[in-house]
Amino acid sequence: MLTLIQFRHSPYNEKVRWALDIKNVVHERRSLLPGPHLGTVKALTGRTTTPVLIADGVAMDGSSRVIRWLEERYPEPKLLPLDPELRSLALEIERRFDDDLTPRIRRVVLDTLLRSPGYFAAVFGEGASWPKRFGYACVVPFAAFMVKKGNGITGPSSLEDGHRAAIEALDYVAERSSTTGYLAGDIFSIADLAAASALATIVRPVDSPMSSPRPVAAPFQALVDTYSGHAGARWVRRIYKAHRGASHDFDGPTVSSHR
Ligand SMILES: N[C@@H](CCC(=O)N[C@@H](CS)C(=O)NCC(=O)O)C(=O)O
Repeated sequence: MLTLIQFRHSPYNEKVRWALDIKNVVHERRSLLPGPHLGTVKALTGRTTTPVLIADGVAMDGSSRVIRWLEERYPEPKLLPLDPELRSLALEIERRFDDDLTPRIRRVVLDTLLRSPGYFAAVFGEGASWPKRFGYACVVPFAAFMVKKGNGITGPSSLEDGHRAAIEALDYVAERSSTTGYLAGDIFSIADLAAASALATIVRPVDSPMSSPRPVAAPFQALVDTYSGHAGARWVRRIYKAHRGASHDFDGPTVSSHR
């Protein structure tokens, strides 16, 4: 049995969940709260980032590495195009999101969520018991500086840069998909999966694992509204509708639990 150690709302975790779901891989999910996750994840990988996939007792992190491993073990449906040129284009797009655009966009998302500590706790603690969410909401204001430090939120210019990255990413997917509907060639690939997972943090497609718990806090709704009319946001919603095929509850094909 494979186990995915995840944060519920996260672009990199969503990437791996989506790959597992699309390949119909039987697995269980364990959701952790950011902050309290540190000890558990460090004991598994020696680092602190999620997602972590445990397979045959071996823990691996890094969403692209995990997806490459899944692609070898579970080749269908393919996430990497067969054509070598399209394959390297798809991988380059994945890298661009993973290494540049996603971490910059994440700053804006986290900073906005931190303005509503109760909502931050609701987003990351969805599925946890309410006492646990309540306790978490009480701690969030004190831990906010650590979240900011860990994610490069250093002041107004880092947030302006995050907004620039969001627009750059939305423009990019709108423009690249204008001919075929997809980012690398004319079929769904890792490029679409990585870009849509990253942009789902600001687009929040409904009926998906990345939709926002309700009621949505006003500052966060305002952020989502800023981008919702963009052609790139329409692309994200279309890709989710056509290719995500998982409900909001994160359960995936097997078991999900919050510990
Ligand atoms: N390059 C990594 C990035 C993963 C990452 O940044 N994960 C964040 C959640 S979006 C995380 O777990 N942060 C907590 C930490 O670094 O302690 C990947 O592709 O998996």
